[in-house]
Amino acid sequence: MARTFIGDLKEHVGETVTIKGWVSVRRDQGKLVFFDVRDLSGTVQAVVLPKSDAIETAKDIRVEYVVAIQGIVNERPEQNRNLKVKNGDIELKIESIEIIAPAQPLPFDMSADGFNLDLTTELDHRALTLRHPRLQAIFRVQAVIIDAFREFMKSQRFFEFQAPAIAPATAEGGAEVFEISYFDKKAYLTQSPQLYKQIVMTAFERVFSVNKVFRAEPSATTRHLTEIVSLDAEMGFIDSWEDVRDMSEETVRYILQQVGEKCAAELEFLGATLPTMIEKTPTLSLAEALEKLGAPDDKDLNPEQERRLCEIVKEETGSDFVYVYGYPTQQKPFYVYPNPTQPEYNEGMDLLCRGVEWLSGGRRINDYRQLLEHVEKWNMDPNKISMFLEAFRYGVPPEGGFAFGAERMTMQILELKNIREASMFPRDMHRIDHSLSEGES
Ligand code: AMO
Repeated sequence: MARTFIGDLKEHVGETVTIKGWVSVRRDQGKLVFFDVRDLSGTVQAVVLPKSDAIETAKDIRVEYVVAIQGIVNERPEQNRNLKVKNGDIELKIESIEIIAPAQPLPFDMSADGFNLDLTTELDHRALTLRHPRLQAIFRVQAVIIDAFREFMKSQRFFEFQAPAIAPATAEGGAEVFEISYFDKKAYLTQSPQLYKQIVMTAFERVFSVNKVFRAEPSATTRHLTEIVSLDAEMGFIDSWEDVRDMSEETVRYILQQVGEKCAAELEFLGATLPTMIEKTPTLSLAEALEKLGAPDDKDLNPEQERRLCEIVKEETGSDFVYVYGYPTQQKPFYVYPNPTQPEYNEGMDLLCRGVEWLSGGRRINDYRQLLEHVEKWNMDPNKISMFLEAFRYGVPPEGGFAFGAERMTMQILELKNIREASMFPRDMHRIDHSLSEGES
């Protein structure tokens, strides 16, 4: 008999069907045996009656066994309905069970109520914990975030390109870069597709990419990883950096709307509420932000100030989001456009939400001579970025772009405590799959 997906069972009430999936829960209630069975589309309760031919096989089945079950889809009696869960009003009366694959006893409780692992154990056992509804909910939301980014970009006529992961030079500067031995030469894992998205923009005008980027981030914080999924965009023919801000704002708005629409069940399950984006997200210059924080002489926002600024803006406007622009020019990478009337400040921006930076971006330098001046000032070797520089010799309109980290965004939308929860296979200075012991690091 053809397989029916569990999520479609409601359309088959009264019919005999075959489902295939994993046993999430097994409950022995006297003579009856109940199973919760899940597949990619949902979960259903299945029951074996005492006189059923299936009762002997049912006795052998344990959690995480893979089974094929033939049975009749019945509506549950009124008093047994659980309308809070999908399929809570039906159950499958089992006629026969086939064990497709057995499972060894689990190292810990994986039931929805009993799952209470510390993060280290959860990460060390990702191969198993990924089967838990909490983790599935997180990564389903992340998939919707990434899809929504793509959809919105395409709706705005952005072209998707594939950025390289190996580069001859670093884009963002600083020491947070992994050097690799590339045959007998040195190369780097890309910190950002920055230089490539700018090059591709000069050919396709509006471009985006969904790429892995790598940061040799030496600090073990709750919001830094060494390998992240970067959602990048770059656009030509802007009038000012505000055009880039507006495009990024509409991108976030669309992503939030899609998550709200497609992930209502996941948000409820995880107890998360979407952040509030008001009609026009507040925008502050760095100087204004520091003024609000009572630290007018500071040169940048530290993490505590970012947190506090978000609280102040939320109190004042109701917005969970705030843009901060106008950072000291030398503090940002060489490609960021300096304000023409105040060149010591640039037209770079960050978007903060719920106390943490989600996005960076801004206007870039499009004038070749000015770029060369910056390359010199930033002590960079022009030969190492010659491909990038070549693009700017041949007519480039005013342009800008932005990037989000998918894990940061997932973490902040779902109010997770640690970014590692928002990465399926998180890498940090102490972990590649498992903790790195002294000998391995
Ligand atoms: P930036 O370095 O600010 O900007 O990175 C952009 C966004 O990527 C995320 N992010 C991280 N997430 C987790 N762990 C990390 N170690 C980490 N580093 C960065 C954040 C951040 O806002 N080229 C510019 C973007 C641009 O101007 O278009 C850049 O890479 O969400």
